[in-house]
Amino acid sequence: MKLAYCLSPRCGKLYSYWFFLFMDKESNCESIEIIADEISEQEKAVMKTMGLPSHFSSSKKYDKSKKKQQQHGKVKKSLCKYWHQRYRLFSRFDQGIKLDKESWYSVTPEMIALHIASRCVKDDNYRVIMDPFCGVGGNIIQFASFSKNVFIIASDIDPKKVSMAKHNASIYDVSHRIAFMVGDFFNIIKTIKIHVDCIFLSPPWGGPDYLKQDNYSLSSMTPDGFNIYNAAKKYITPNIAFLLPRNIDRDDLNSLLQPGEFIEIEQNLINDKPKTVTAYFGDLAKQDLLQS
Ligand code: MGP
Ligand code: SAH
Repeated sequence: MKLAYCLSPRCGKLYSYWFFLFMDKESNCESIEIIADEISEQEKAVMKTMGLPSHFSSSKKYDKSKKKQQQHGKVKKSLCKYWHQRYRLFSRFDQGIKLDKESWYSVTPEMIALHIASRCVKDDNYRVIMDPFCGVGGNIIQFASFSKNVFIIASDIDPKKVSMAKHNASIYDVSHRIAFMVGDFFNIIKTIKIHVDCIFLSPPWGGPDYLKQDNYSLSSMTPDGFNIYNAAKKYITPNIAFLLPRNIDRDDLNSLLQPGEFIEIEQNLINDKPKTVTAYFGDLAKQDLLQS
């Protein structure tokens, strides 16, 4: 008997996860040391957005030397790991990808974004996808790259991020298939008059501290995750892909369902390590295995 992918209120707490595993070239990234002379002007500019000095070294020497730490002042060591993972975030990083500080820790890694795109774009039929928390474009680039028959409505409350998303999409040659807008999610969704096939939700989780909670509640998000889900379903479509923290409270997800509705909860791993969870609703949830 196959395991069901779906969860409904009537099934009680029957969960199953669909794992996928990626290998990438940065599995040993902890050992990378950035040497000042090897850092280009572009890299220096990007590191500045992270609060890192351009002479930053990621070696253990950096951790041990208190003197150096004092010199570095407000450097946030925790952000260094995102720099190491830059090609995981954008494989074309070196072609001039732009990010701001929040985006360094929020952008969806390219392989996960590509996978989510494959789940949202099911066939060659023309498809409209909305990403109202587009950030600097990690997901919209993969949606647009996945099929020429996809059109994307992308928006974000932060005009600077929308501008960076447009720039980044042009590096991947897909900006012509994306309509960019600036605005608050709850306002934007009320202005959309065309049919949208599915909506992708990746709101802020409150920064890297989201992991301090054992079970991250949907209501810990700002805006509140319950309100985001309900508004997306009411104004746009019930076909929702919701990108969530890996410690998301499963009972919160369960509580979103009405009788007869299903959810598929997918854990997204890179190099065996859970990174994110994606919850699929409506016709994005795989229901075929539930009957077997
Ligand atoms: P992480 O836990 O900050 O990084 O985020 P990592 O590398 O797993 O940390 P480690 O020290 O445990 O190894 C993991 C992924 O979650 C990021 O790459 C982002 O894709 C996503 N993510 C993280 N945050 C804080 C957010 C957020 O606020 N919003 C969204 N949409 N995604 C986020
Ligand atoms: N998926 C994106 C990252 C999204 S991070 C990527 O891969 O690049 C979450 C984004 O939500 C941030 O860019 C933030 O500016 C935006 N945001 C926060 N509150 C919002 C709101 N009320 N309406 C729309 N966007 C909002």
